[in-house]
Amino acid sequence: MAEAIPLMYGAQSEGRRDDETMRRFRHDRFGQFIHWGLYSIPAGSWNGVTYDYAAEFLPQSAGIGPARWAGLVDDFAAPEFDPEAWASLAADLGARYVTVTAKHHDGFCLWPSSLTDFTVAATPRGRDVIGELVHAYTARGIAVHLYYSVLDWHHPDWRYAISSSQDEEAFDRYLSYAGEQLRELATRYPNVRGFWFDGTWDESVKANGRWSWEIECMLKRLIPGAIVNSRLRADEHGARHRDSNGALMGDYFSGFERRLPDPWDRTVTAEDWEACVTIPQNSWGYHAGAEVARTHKHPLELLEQLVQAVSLGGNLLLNFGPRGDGSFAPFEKDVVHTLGAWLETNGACIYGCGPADGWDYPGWGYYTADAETGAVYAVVTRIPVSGAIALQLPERTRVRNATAVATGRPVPFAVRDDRTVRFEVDRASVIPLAFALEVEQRDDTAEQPEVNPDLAGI
Ligand code: EAT
Repeated sequence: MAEAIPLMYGAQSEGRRDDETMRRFRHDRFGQFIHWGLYSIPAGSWNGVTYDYAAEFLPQSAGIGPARWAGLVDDFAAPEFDPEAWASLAADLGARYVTVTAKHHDGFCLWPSSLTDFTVAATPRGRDVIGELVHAYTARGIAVHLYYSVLDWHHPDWRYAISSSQDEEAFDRYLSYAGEQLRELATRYPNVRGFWFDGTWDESVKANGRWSWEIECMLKRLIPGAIVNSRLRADEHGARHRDSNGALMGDYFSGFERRLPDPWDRTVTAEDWEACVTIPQNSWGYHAGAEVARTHKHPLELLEQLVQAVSLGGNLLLNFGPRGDGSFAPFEKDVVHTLGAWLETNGACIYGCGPADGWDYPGWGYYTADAETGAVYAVVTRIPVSGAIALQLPERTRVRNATAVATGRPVPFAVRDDRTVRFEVDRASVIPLAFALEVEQRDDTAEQPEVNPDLAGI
């Protein structure tokens, strides 16, 4: 093995965190992402032209300068904004935590920051949106994480790269500004559970690994147990997410954006991770355009992504983009109802669950397992036309009993051979079917089946 490189600003701890806050985050498995800001008002269109790209990127797509963009503060009245209604929507969805954009790339702050005028305080809405949301979610037992973009299109001292001493001075001022804003957030909202950093990929930020290290320290000093995503971090050599020795920085890997690891990729189970996904193909802020609406995923596709994430030991952060007026669009309410109803009866195979050791990816769906109870769950998301599914058991394992998670009723299965049991599933079902398997170890030494190298990934 290669010698470890001595690092001052690499990973702050070794291996997984195992304190109460982190265990809770891992147990939660399902979070709601909220992107809400000035971009929610034009919702992808400007001067009668619709840009079929991410709504939060409209300033770039439509070439709108920061001063004109800032004019939107006058339109941020949000008459429908109701923090309690947002919190009850998150609860109905079955989300156990919510990550809210405190400041996105456009630099607009949803809390009344004392460090800039470009905040909700300057809008007709006036009140502290972040404060109201933290209060409402927390009251419902939903943990809050705050999203903070380091990239800032509004602040005059932001730089993409440092090519002169003036740039360096400006960017140092910018990093102090961002640091003071983060201190302000952690001080104003001490009961948030974590911070979700974004906009950290530019050369200027990568050249300031020490700053990211200090921010992680400061947040954890102000809020003991605070959870920070890996995207905040760079080391002194500019390595991101993982330091120059390959150790994860921050508390969980947050590099899966609009994508999930492959369902058979067990390597990802070595770390805690969270994937964030959108309902449209590519918009985080609310986009009102018809072409973007055509790309919306079906609620069942999103449900499958949740099951896939849990089967690989990860969390899913599913994004919602409330409209500029503070209301949620009907397609998002559909997602809430479908996922919420399924989780209400099938949540046992999601919350507190992770990968099922030894149970290989079966193609028709996913296996999850509850390490505490020992239960293994088979979740069928692609019901075969035949209605027959085969479960390939790990070595020396026997299925004692199988029940439908939603009803608790026993489900018959046929033992085919040493390593295979077969289920008949309801072909008419449109929702994923979850089965709880009670398994036990066999101590007999059955003959090993022949290994097909194509299946074993050799
Ligand atoms: O706007 C998105 C959203 O907040 C997501 C979690 N990250 C932001 C983002 N910024 C990008 C810049 C370039 C390419 C992809 C990006 N995604």
